Amino acid sequence: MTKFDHIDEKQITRAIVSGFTKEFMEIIESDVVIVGGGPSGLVAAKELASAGKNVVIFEANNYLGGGFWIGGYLMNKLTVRAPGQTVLDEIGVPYEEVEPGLFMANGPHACSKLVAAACDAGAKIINMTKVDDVVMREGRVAGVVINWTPVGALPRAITCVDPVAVESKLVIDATGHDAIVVNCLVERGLVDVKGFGGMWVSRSEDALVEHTGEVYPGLLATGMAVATVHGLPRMGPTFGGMLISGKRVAEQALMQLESGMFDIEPLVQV
Ligand code: 48H
Repeated sequence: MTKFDHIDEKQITRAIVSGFTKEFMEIIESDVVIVGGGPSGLVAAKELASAGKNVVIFEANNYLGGGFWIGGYLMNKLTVRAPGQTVLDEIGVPYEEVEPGLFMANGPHACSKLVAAACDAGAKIINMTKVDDVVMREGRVAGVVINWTPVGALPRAITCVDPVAVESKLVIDATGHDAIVVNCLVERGLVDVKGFGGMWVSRSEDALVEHTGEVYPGLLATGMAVATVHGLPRMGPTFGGMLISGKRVAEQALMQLESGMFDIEPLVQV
């Protein structure tokens, strides 16, 4: 018969509270905050963490993966157009070539492998946490303002729960269609957003990858948020653009992080 070790309630509670606190202390100041744990955010997190950067994903949901669990129309077959399958190869997702240049994988298999790849690379994940504003410093985005997701669902009379903020050298908006972080700057008249265009698969993904990158000093966008910001056509239920956009934003973030621009210590203000 299996016999479990004797561990009581207080030890379990202590483990959770101290483990969470220790990890949270490490992400209060990071290299890169990624907002949203869909396919583009997860690829970006995996790439940046593999390059040795201190990366945290804030995800509003309990689960990561965004739209990557389901292909389209509630059917869990994901499609990618070449060269998107190269990212599936890297993380060990099996797929079939349906016709030349069009590949199909199982959503749950691909999504769970991608989540695991980001975690294995060392990205920190804080879920059930919603980003609802940015930290601004000297004309740059310098972090994000966060609150527990359930706070937003509290009755109106008890919603005065202030958020907290974390600082980072760079923030990546990977929140999908709504481009939530970029919209924090739109509300202040700092950035213009066009809204994504109608579906046109063959035009969408090249344009998305091309436009992936900086939106404002300190803020980059990846994935569907890029289509929203730049008014690019949507691509519907095909994900190669999300995966390659995640790679591209990571390359651009790495270039900034390694350019020396963050080496100067900020002036101490008295
Ligand atoms: C924390 C947040 C917040 C917030 C949202 O939608 P996603 O899957 O995003 P992408 O861009 O990686 O992938 C888009 C793809 O799934 C898709 O929808 C496609 C290809 N559509 C094409 C078309 O034509 O429609 O994931 C975004 C993630 C989700 O997990 C959200 O819960 C999360 O971001 N999120 N996390 N704070 N304020 N807002």
